[in-house]
Amino acid sequence: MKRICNVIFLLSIILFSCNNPEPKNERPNILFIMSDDHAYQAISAYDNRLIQTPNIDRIANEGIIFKNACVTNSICAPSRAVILTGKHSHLNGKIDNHSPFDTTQVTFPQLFKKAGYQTAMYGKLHFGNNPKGVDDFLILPGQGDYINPKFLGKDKDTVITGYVSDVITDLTLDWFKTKRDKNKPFLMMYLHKAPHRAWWPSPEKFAEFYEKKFPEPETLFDDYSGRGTAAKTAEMNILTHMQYMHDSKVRPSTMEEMGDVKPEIVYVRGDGSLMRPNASGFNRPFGRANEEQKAKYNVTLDKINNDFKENWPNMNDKEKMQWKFQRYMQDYLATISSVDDNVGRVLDYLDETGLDKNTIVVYTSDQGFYLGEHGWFDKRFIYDESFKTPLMIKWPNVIKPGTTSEEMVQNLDFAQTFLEAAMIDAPDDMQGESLIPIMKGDNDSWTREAVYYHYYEYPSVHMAKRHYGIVNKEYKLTHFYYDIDEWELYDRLNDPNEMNNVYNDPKYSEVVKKLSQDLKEMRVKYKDSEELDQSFIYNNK
Ligand code: SGN
Ligand code: CA
Repeated sequence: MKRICNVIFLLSIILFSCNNPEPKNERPNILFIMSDDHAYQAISAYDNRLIQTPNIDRIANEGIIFKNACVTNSICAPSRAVILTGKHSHLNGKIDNHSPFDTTQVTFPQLFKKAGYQTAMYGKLHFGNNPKGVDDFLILPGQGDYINPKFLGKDKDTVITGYVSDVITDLTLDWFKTKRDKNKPFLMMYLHKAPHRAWWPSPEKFAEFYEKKFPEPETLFDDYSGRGTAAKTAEMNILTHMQYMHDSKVRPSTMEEMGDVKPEIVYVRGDGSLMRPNASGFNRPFGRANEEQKAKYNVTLDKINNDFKENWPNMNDKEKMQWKFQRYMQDYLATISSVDDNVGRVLDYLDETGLDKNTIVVYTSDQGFYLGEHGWFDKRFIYDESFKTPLMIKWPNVIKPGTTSEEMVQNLDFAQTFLEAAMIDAPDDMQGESLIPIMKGDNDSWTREAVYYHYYEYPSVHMAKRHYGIVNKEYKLTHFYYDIDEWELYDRLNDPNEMNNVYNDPKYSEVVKKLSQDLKEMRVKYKDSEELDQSFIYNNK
């Protein structure tokens, strides 16, 4: 009899849990997906010329896509610090990749944890080893590795065999399946390393994408004649600054095979020391592969090598640029294809478990990236491809599927948006604005017309000069400073490729006057100033 009772009891539990798979929770879950250096040009919901990303697109199709989303400072760790604190770089102190992050600051995950959310983080944070306010985490040290990556954990560090995007996703899914507390809403930060330089795809995607050819951007051969000194002196040109071994993955057995290849560029670090990239740039990621992985990679690496040996000596500069651009796109987009597959795995899990119904899903990147526009790779500048960042959000029954927004929104706004969604009070000193009115289609409540931008990491790798500026839907006004004093104005509607600086064009004198005044006021509003600019100059430290 006791046995029968037990069976009935067990059956009723199973039946009950089948009918009620999730306890009812008023507050939404948040799945924050961020990749590293993912250009909006490489997401088909924005632009389908380069790649199809059907899974990332699902978020836009089922929710909202922001076409004018941007960052406040287009570089990795500073962007992450802005996202966590809801404050501009000059106030949170993480002005560049080198400066320390003050971990005594309030970050939004701490507020979520305090308010009863279960919090977790998997993947690339970029700084620190113990993210505050996070119950469970495994994060990559610094930039992390693509192949068989090491992770820093709460209790112990661990090296996991596999390809980084797959591994981060496995960890995330494992958390959902084995660690999630069904009685609490969750905040999951699922943070991809890809598609960060030096763009090592999985061996399978490496082989697949090596066979593809990609359309060149209109401005691949920009000579910077319509622009200022900063664009002319930056070291991010694909022909001149991309490295044969490290980036294009050419692996000559002797230096003679390199023919007329110029010695690789020398970089100046923030502290003034020199960095000379060489063959170790290639060996560092590849050296982590085991014999089985190496054998798979070698099939494609040999094809690249043979092609280089055979064709490079006969190419002119234009053809060399085109060759390097194709190599770049093949690897960059191959890494994105893995991110997209993996985002699909996580979205499928949410759908299958019914968790999707009360989960806000966000897809973004820490900033945009140049995919050959202006002849460039990398980011840093206020020019559109790196100033803007992908942003799409779905929230069933709140955001109407297929919504598009052109509003000027920023990564600065994320913390306050998530806090409002979770019904948690945001600290008064956060500087963003909740995006929830726009997400709900209440555009009249959104009054911001322009955003503020400030980039500091100079002198440093890629040599993009220090600058700050103001951007609205029509214009972009920027001041480049430190070792120059130059202003640039771009007419965003009439010159979307930003080829002509019209700052000194009399036709625009009224625009310059008005925007200069707006910029001044904006610096005051956000508590930025000349004094602060000076205090962040390395030599003065
Ligand atoms: C590395 C890259 C740079 C990149 C910075 C910052 N060089 O130094 O190209 O701009 O990271 O990137 S590499 O030789 O290591 O590939 S960030 O995303 O972390 O800001
Ligand atoms: Ca980045």
